[in-house]
Amino acid sequence: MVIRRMKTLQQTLAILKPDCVQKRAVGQVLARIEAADFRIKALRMIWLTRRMAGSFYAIHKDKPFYDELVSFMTEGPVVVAVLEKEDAVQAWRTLMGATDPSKAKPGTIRRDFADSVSRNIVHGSDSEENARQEVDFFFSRCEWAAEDYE
Ligand code: DAT
Ligand code: MG
Repeated sequence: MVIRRMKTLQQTLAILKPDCVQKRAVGQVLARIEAADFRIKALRMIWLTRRMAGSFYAIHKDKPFYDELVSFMTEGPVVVAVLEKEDAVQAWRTLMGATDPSKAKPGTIRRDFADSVSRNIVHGSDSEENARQEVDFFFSRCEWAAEDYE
């Protein structure tokens, strides 16, 4: 008897950061996301306030780079998206590449588009629990595309 493991769909939050919008790379990054078989469940452009960016990155508030991070994330609009796929949290982090683009693998989004660790083009949730919280930070579930759209 063949036992098939049930694979469950997972969601994660992506942010295309201000440098991505400034470089006019939004289309190219979204194309890579779709080419990697993610379904885009929700998508919006938004210019974060310092309060929003500070709250989103509250976990880093004691880090030396926190002020720089908040300033960067508010210097222009970002694109926020809910991505869905099997094992989406890990799959999106793999596609993004390492936080420091100079250490990211060839073919990853950060390696190909980012200038530095502090201006690294994209954000991705780092765990299923954080993904749930980050998705809820930006989107109401009622905004999501219907389950059955193709
Ligand atoms: P990631 O975005 O890969 O999850 P992180 O959660 O450790 O990385 O840090 C959040 C963001 O903070 C990161 O995308 C860019 C910025 N950052 C991290 N480390 C930094 C550093 N050493 N210098 C400047 N900015 C940094
Ligand atoms: Mg992180």
